[in-house]
Amino acid sequence: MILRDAVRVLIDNWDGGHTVPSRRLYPHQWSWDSAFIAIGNAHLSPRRARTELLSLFGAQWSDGRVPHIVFNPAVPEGAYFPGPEFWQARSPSGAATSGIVQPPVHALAAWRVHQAEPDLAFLRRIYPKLVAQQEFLRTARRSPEGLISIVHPWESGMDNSPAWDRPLSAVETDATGYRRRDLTHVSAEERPTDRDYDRYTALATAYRDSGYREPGAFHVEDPLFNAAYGAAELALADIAAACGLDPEPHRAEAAAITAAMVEHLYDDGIFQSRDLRTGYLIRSSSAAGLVPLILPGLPREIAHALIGTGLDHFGLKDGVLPSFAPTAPEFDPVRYWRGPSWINLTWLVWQGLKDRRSDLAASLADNMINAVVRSGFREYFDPVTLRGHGSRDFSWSAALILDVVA
Ligand code: 9YW
Repeated sequence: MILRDAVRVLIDNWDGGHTVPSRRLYPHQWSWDSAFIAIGNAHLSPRRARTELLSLFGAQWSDGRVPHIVFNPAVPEGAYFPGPEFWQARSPSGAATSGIVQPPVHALAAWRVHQAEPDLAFLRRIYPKLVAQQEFLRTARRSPEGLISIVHPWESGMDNSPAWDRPLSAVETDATGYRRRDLTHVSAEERPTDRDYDRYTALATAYRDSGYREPGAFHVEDPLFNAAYGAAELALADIAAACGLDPEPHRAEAAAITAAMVEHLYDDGIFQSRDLRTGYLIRSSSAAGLVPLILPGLPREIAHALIGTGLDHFGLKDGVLPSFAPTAPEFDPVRYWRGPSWINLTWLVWQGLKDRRSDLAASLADNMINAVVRSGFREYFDPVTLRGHGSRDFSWSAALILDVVA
């Protein structure tokens, strides 16, 4: 029954060359959504999964960046804010895009799609694009400590995480006359505040006005983003080997980023973000800090400590992973990335537990399934009641459940 519904969501949200995250709330193509969707579609239609990834990389910029949104010209202007008229950016292929990026989970997705249905022609076509995506991050976003930075909360994928409250408080705004469209579809208490949006808009405007080059008032190293970058190098090693190329440079890069994360972002049982404006860690209870479990090269005692934190503060054994620890004062069970459980975040930690604690991985899998049986393929869930929130028929919730039950 849930499988049939998951397939229906993915079919209904397919737009010919890509899948929209949600018909009404997010009517264009989103970068990391497409990667998660491809992981699910690998079980349903590997051909569609390949098309999904190739269409996204069709809008890659010449500097290698993969924009976080590729706009569909057929969608009426004003259906989503901020739209193409705000970003004013085009890829060499002519697609209207945003100019920021999202966590690079795409190499992992490409490798999963190949594993589901081996296709060397696809791998050879996408490999140089995936390498260029990483190369952009190394060139434009690498700090002297060897970590990759993000310049906007939207780049973290976890827009209003309490981890961003402090760095965002330094952002000056001049609340200009924009109109939010998200509140037409989802109630205000489940979304970021207007104050957050003023800051998101100000940051994106400044980055745009620098030609999408200069980090502005928000400049941080995020553990989820860096873990995704490291996992991408490991997937690229597998892809390179399958293509008859040398995997070693990718393995070395994965080892280097893992070591840099351990040295600079790990603190007392969890990985934290670091604010490059101050040089200090931003101590918070964001579940992003558990995602480095996806790196197999993580020292055993650190993995062990992360699992301990997951059990003590995130209820790892009893439910779906909350995006922010319920034991922390900022926790809010319904407001977007400030507490609700998301299937993609839970899926990432599930990946990281499979080979370390199969018992905990199995209970996370059961609980992801319980959440969608109880509430459908919602965008996020109250981690305690499993009540659904945000948009309905959300693509990555459906796609990743297909992967969990496969
Ligand atoms: C927005 C599409 C995107 C996700 C992000 C999520 C949200 C867009 O939706 O951002 O308008 O708030 O935070 O991770 O890719 O699903």
